[in-house]
Amino acid sequence: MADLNLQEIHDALVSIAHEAGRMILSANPTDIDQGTKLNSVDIVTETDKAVEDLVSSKLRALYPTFAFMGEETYKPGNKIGPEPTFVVDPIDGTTNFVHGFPEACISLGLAVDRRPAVGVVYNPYQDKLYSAVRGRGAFQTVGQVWGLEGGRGRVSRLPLARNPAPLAGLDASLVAVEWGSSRDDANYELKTAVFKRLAAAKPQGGAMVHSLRSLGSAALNLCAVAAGQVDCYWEGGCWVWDVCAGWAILAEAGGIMASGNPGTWEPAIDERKYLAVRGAPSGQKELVQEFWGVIGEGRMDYSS
Ligand code: LIP
Repeated sequence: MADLNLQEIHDALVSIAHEAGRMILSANPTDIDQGTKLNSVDIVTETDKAVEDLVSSKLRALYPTFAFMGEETYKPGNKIGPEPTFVVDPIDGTTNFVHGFPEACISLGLAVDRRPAVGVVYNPYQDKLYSAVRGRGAFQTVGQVWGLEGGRGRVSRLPLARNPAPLAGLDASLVAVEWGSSRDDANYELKTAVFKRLAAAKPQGGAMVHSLRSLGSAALNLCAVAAGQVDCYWEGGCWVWDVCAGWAILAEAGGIMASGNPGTWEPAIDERKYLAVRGAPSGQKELVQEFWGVIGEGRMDYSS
């Protein structure tokens, strides 16, 4: 990795993200050629495919020796290796995109040695870019394409709070979760039972979190945790392209990523079960332990 210019790669990804953002905005959400993969809520559109084509052709021209893994061209069995690999979700939050709900993004990551090294997540509806290079901090840039601040955009370091508060447990936390696209299996039963336990009052055996949120995009959930706007995010079933870029941003903002199943503090990049916790002067590991306690004996399984 020593000879990789991660900052230059980051800059190229930002410029591609802006171009992809223009494509996403120019697609008419009411006129989207919509198909499904797994079932009626696992949606893919022609725009997802067109954006991935654009991104992969640009990246292959710039970095022909790097590997590429994208949501729309993934084939079952494809594995991410140690070599530098671009990990791309052309539209994360496709359901939001087809409904015109303005929480969708392009998620562009670079993994090296199967660890996130660069992350660029861009929501074109809000002209909001989250980005990070390993070892150089994480940033939010608002309004660069719209021309704010002399064309540079309003840049803020992440987390947004200068002095993030300590984490004080689940009953003081805003928690992001996602429903996922499988709605008929043991994973769904476990997730919904955990949602209920997270929300329930203490006398009912619950954790009584402040509330639950679902942005509908793993990348944007991770960026909200990185920004410190959400305290933690739990999901099972999402894929490496949903998390690689957001994870790079989370880590540079002082957040941690544990497994979504109890017991593993350092999940694999493609483990598909994650628990992200925001940066804080104390309480990160305690929050993970408390969350794992709410999960109890159940385990999510995405091996098949
Ligand atoms: C989505 C994720 C979301 C998850 C959905 C889906 P897509 O990605 O970001 O968190 O719950 O099942 O995987 O399909 O919009 O790229």
